[in-house]
Amino acid sequence: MKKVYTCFCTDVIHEGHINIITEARKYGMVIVGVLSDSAMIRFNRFPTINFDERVRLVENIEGVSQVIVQEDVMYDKVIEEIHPDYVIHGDNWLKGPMKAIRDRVETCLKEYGGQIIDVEYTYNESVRRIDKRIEEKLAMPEYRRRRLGQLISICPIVKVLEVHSGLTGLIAEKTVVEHDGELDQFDAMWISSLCDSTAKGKPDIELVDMTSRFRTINDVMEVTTKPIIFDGDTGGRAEHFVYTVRSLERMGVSAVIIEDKIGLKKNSLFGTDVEQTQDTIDHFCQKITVGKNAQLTDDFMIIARIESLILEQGMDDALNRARAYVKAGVDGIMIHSRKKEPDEILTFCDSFRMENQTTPLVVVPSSFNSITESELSRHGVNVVIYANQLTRSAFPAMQHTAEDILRYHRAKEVDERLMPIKDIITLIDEL
Ligand code: SPV
Ligand code: MG
Repeated sequence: MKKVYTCFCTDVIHEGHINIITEARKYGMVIVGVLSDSAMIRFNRFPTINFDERVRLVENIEGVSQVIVQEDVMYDKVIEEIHPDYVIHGDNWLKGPMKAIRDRVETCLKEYGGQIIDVEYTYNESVRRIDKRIEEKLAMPEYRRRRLGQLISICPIVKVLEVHSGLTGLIAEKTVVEHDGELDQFDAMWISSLCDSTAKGKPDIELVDMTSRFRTINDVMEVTTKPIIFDGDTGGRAEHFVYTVRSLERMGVSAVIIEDKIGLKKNSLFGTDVEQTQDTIDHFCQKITVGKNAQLTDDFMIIARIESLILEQGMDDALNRARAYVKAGVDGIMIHSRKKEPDEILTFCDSFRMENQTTPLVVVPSSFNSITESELSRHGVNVVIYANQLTRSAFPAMQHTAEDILRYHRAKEVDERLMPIKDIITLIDEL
């Protein structure tokens, strides 16, 4: 009997999947691969049920002869192992980033005469509603909040993009890219104090108050499902920080990062060019402790950001502080640097990892931007934050447009580099 293979990366079986199985059965025995969690988050969205439950869902479909695990987005390994005569899939993989998967399957099957069967993709009102429900579940505070911790345990490195509005949130949520035969997307979002302030035309000195910053979070949350890390600046007074923790936790934010500075905070990328004061270890540890005592769930994370390298206090000071903050109960350490080269960051990470293998490490490679995610991961980094790149790309583009309209006394000259009107009015899906 011929073998027909299909791969499911779904939390719910709907008529589209049943249609694929029905078609597949016409060609032979049906083997279904269930995509692993780590592959699913690169390709699709975070699963709302665990892997074993997903396997059980598929096992219960009539007509499925065998269920196997598919570890990677690409089918290469599975095809090599089971040599299916056919691979069947919805025809939605004929375009967009998924086409890379189809192309690769075609190449693998060609080697021994296997064939692809494209069946018409089912996307009707009932499937759309099911899809929407899963999305809404992922956006609920209790699901979203714990997802950062889950991602840290699944991914070699969690990739976080700065967002400061609903629109930038949508970019972080929806951008999927195929490169070198791999699909990739961001895992989480960073609400940067620098970019949140800049979007409001204000300096990054803790001037934008928490109410306003929470509104930014809400704008982002309304249109996204991915987890959020909030830049909490210094955390302010301990008496205020407890309220911040409670509010963030209630909203479904996964983590707050607070930096060990005190007094008037300036952006770290100024370094020692401006006056900035580092907090004492004891005082900052007290803030961590009151924050940890204030939270009500186990999921919420308070991450301590060490400014010793920024303020040129040396590696020993940075490592001492890391030890103390971990002892005070933080859930992660962020180490920052404004050096062009990543050397001091890597020295810190290596030394920290020699004595601590479990506390998550976070870095923000704005200055030392030549380092790749896999290099950071090899040095024990768990989370990489691209902290300001969306803002920095949008600003010059908008300024250039404004200047050219003034220059030419009309908008014709700028039009070619703009998004077509038809695209902007259909950019946002209606409910
Ligand atoms: C931010 O994005 O606001 C940060 C990171 O705090 S940095 O600007 O590099 O200090
Ligand atoms: Mg900041």
